Amino acid sequence: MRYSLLLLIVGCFSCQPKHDLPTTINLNKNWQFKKVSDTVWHSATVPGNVFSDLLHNQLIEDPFIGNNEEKVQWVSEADWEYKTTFSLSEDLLEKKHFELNFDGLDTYASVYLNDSLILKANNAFRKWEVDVKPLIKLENELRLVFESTSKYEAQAKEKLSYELPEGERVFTRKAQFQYGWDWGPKLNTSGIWRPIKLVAWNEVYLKKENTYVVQKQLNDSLADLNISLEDYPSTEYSYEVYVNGNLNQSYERLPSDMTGLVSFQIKNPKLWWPHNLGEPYLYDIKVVVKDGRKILDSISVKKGLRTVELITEKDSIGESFYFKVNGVPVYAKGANYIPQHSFQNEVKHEDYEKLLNDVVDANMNMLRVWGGGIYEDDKFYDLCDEKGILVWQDFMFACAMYPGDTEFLDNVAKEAEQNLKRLRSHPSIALWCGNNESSEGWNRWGWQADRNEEEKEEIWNNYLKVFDSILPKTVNKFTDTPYWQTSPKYGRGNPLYKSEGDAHDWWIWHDGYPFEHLEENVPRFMSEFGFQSFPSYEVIQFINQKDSIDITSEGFKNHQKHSKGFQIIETYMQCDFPEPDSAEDYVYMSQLLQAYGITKGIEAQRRAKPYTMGSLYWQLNDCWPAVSWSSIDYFGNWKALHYKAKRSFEDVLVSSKVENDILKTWIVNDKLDEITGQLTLKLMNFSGEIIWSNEEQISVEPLSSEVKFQLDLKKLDFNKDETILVSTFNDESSLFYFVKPKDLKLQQAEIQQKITKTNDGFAVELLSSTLQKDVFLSSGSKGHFSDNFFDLLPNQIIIVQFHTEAQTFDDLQIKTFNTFIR
Ligand code: BMA
Repeated sequence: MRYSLLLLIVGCFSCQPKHDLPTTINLNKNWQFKKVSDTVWHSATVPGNVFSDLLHNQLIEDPFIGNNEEKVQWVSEADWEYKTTFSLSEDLLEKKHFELNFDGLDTYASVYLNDSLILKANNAFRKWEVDVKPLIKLENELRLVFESTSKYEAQAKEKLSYELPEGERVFTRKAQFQYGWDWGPKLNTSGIWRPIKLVAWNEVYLKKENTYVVQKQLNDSLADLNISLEDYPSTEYSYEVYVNGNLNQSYERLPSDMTGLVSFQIKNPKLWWPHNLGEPYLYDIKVVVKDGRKILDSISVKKGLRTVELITEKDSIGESFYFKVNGVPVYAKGANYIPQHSFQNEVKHEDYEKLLNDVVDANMNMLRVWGGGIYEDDKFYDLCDEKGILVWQDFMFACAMYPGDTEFLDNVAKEAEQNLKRLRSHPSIALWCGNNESSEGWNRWGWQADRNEEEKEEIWNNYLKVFDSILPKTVNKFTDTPYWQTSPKYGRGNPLYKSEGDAHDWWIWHDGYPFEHLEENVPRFMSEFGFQSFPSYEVIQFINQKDSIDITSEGFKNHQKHSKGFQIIETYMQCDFPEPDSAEDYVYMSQLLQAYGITKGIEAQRRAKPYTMGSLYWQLNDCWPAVSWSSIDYFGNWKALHYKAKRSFEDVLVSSKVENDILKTWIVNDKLDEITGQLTLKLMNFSGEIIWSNEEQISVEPLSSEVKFQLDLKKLDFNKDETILVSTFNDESSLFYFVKPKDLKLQQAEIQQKITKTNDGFAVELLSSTLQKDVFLSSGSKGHFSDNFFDLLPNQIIIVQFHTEAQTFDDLQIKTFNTFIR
């Protein structure tokens, strides 16, 4: 009797399920699409967009080739329909809750489940969650109709008695660059651009964005933390917290004063640092919700423990602008990031990985995610967290004034809340910034002309509602990250440009000022300055679909989106560089020109530390094959700028400049430690003879920039156009020229080369009897040179690695700037 009772008890216990977890089904299969007015359906990819689908079905030509962009404009004017079917099991249907999650719909979409309208979406930056329990069945059909944005934009425009700068795009909450930009095509997409999921659960479903690790206190000995579980303020369940896989804390029931908050601590915490200052350490934190022994749900988050502050304090010059991470002032080095493709679905995990590795390789520690693109995919921020790259995150508003009606404002408020909640756990995010250049545009680009006072007041008040009220309040409510209203704080021309806030220097390029202007006009934080160049031969060949390098075809010209772009490059080239004859050489020279100007700026801004505390150039990457400001082209090839920026962004930089015949050499130290060592300076002619040299033992303070050597050049007799300064401090060395590139009297000599096979490509050994400037290696095989566009000192061997999958390498091309000196 007793025995059978025991069996009964054991039997009951084991038949009780151990968990009751939510089930998630990705609805990424069986999709079809068609133009609403057509009858034939074609296969579609989800997530995706209509251009990609048309292209994959060979219904349009590739818009990235030649002039095809023009031919596909009809696509954005049409309405498109997508549908799929999915079946569920009887068991699953028993679940208490069913929710359809749409992570991103682009943009005006009507969504039908089993022919019932369940959603009307109007913001590509929002996600949508719909309770579908009443409609869900064993066999289901999901159908979405996307209407062209122009219809909605025309309606919104009708309601206003004035025009808002700049264009119809301001009425639609989607990536603004898709309406055409000065580096990007007009390809206004539509479709399901982020995943759709069906989630079914009974009791608990933990959403990532609602599971937030709050840092109550952080010091060397203790991290006092709360996990805020916004979905489940209930005290009914028990909770367990695991840190790096080890149980850290458990609660049978949450105490009543901890409703929705699970508190835990980490002793002697490891902090998260930008990669150049320490390890970007991430904790793996997991929370498990249970009912008795039954697991209801669990969720893991990566958490980097760090503090971040934006320091804007009045000082003797004006107002500072810099970031402190874990209490340490960080000099920000990096670039502005734009979407990697006009069609977001084409950006793969490997693309993020590669580009962000290129960022770290170039010694950058910050990217600015620019406001005319997208709030990036989670992958982007995950990788920035892992790699220790700080992110300046704009809200997605750029170069325009936006409407202020209640519907628009509500839409923006929800967009902000959702994106802040999605992204707030990322330690890499150091700043949320309201917009790109909207305030500058309003104040300095003539947008106020021909408007009456009332109109101006209304437009500006609407600006303030979004950027001075909704966005900062939402940032403060949901995150511990600083907010900045607009980038730049003041436009150029405003006397405060140099003394307060961040700045965009478009005197260079847009206003045609010489590059030297950058050296005299360092602001507190340079958040944009840039110059265009031509992309790699590979990109040009792709645009023209031919092997020869043609930069005059109509198709190619369509890939220069700045109306005066070619002319500006030409004018600057004439000023500093010799002008080459062939198209190939012109491409090379344009890249040298860009690198020359931008690194001049970077070094001036770094020398000016701590007055200046950031240098972000415009722009890192491209969204299509183009002539643009990027340092990495559409196919991922590094332009001269990326190689040279890498040198100018070294943590320890030796940088020289001549001021009134005095040669000054600075050491910039971005490291947390003092450095001592030998500073060696040599004046060398192009054959390698030393004209003068000096050696000194010096020490350099942490986080500093200081002139460590000065020399009155009047006291030395040498030809400036035939001499180079070689400066070396410990492992760091730099070369300095006394005249413009075009005035150098470089000599002609052969470059000897030796190529040997390595594990992942080839090693190229180079040697020359004279100084060879800007040596450029290229090959028809896909690959990456570990260094390029470098100067080869006379009689010194350089070994460059060519990383490639190619098994043979017999087409090495070498260009050197020397051959352009006539
Ligand atoms: C900056 C950016 C972009 C633009 C770039 C080059 O101001 O914010 O709007 O593409 O200049 O003109």
